[in-house]
Parts: sequence; C-alpha cells; structure tokens
Amino acid sequence: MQTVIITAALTGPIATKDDNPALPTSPAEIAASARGAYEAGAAIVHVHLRDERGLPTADLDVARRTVEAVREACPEVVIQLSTGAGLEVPYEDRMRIAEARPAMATLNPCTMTFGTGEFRNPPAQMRQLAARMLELGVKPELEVYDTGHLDMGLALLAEDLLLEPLQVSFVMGVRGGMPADPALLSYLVERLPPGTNWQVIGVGRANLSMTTIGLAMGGNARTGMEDTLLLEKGRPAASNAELVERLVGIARMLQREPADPRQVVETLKLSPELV
Ligand code: KMH
Ligand code: ZN
Repeated sequence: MQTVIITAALTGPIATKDDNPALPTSPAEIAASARGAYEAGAAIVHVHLRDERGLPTADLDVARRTVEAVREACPEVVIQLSTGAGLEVPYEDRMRIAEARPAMATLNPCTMTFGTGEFRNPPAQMRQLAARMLELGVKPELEVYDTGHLDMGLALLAEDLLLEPLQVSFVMGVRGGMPADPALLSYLVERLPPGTNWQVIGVGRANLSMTTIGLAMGGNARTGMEDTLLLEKGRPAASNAELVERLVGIARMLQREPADPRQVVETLKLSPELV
C-alpha cells in the first residue's frame, strides 16, 4: 500500500481561542495537541509559536520551550517550526527560529498579500535563511502560494541553497495567493523535479476538497486548526486530532497508509540528530 505523509498544523498565526476554544496556544497545549495528532496518524507537526498573551512570536526561548514540551509529550513526531511566524513578526526575528534546530522549518520564497495583510519575505534575507538552514541541517519546507513561488524555489535549488529531495507545500485558497483550483495543482505538480515530496494545504473551505484531491493524485496532505477551524460548516473542530482522523480516513479509503515519523526521516533525509 502506498504510504502518505500527514502533517498536522496545530495553531497557525491568526486564529485565537475566541475563534475556537480548542486552539492550542501555550507550549503545554501545543505539546498535548501534537500527541493527539500523532496518535491520530500525523507524522509531522507544524508549529507556530505564541507568547503568553497568545500572540504570534518568534522568541527563541519560546521556540526552545515549545520544542522541548512537544519532544517530552511526543518524542516520535517530527517537529516543523514555522518561520512564517506571523504577519507582524519582523523578518530578522523570524530568521532566528531556525537556531532552535527543529528537524524541519518552513521557508516562504516570496513576499505576497496574505488576506488583509502583507507577508514579507525579502529575497536577500530569505536566501540567508535558506543558507543558515542548510548549515544547521534543518530541512526546509517550501511554502508555495502561487506559480511564481515555485519558480523561486527552483531558483534556490539551482543556487545550491536547497538539497533534494525537495519538500514542497502547495497552499491553495489564501486570498492573495492562488485559488483552490485543481488545474493549478496539476500544473504545479507537473513542474516539480523528480523525487520531490509534495503536499496540499487547503485553507478554510478549500481544506477538505483540495487535500482529498491531493491525496488522490498521490501527494501528501496537511490539515489542522491553522488551516481550518471547522470540521464542517457550523461545527468547530474539537481538536487537531479530529481533523487528522478525518484526513487519515480519506487516505485509507484511497488505499494509502499514513507514514510513521521514521519513514519520514528516511524519505525526506532529515538530520537524525535533529529528530
Ligand atoms: N505566517 C503565515 C502568514 C508558514 O508557516 O511558514 C503563513 C504561514 C507560513 O504560516
Ligand atoms: Zn504555518
């Protein structure tokens, strides 16, 4: 049976507990949610840091405490820290997140309008972050929100700032990025270097449909309260685990079994000392 890498995006930078009381924000809540998501079938947890007021932060001490809490609660799962952090977080602070040496971290190749805000990813500093992740052995996950973002990612590969196999997310449905259109997904998947690991991220209403299409196309998939706070219209998700359980159910209907973290370490050639 073909395996599938399931990622759980636990918190994100935007929602608050007012939007969904089950949203994990403290290191302890994120750790417990990571445990639940792992037990439901996620091999990777995508983690945004929040400060004690619940606001997005890139504070390195919060990063280290959060990573430690997740490792304590769920030593098996692969930890991926977001360097996207939050729209208001200065890029210089975001770059420092890699110093926490998670096994994986996100790399956002392009500046864009992101909903009602601006998501700054200055080319020179983005390349500095890519180079630093290379030095630290932190595996980047390229977050592709539009067709040109993939071109930028392939430019980084040509500049030896990325190592293969690439890990690429196609983020569908962000206002300011590409719409949730299967034709765009097919176009982008066609342009990936052989051996690339790719996943679909569907935001909001696009989450269920686009991740299902991505699974059916043989890709990997992400879910979690960063991407959707609702299990269905009017029904808030009770937990990240609940969203992961649903995605795993769809994968199994498509005859695909969730990969475990060990398989992910091998497939993505993660640095063993960072897992
Ligand atoms: N911070 C959001 C604007 C990432 O995790 O690196 C986009 C984001 C990407 O969350
Ligand atoms: Zn994120």
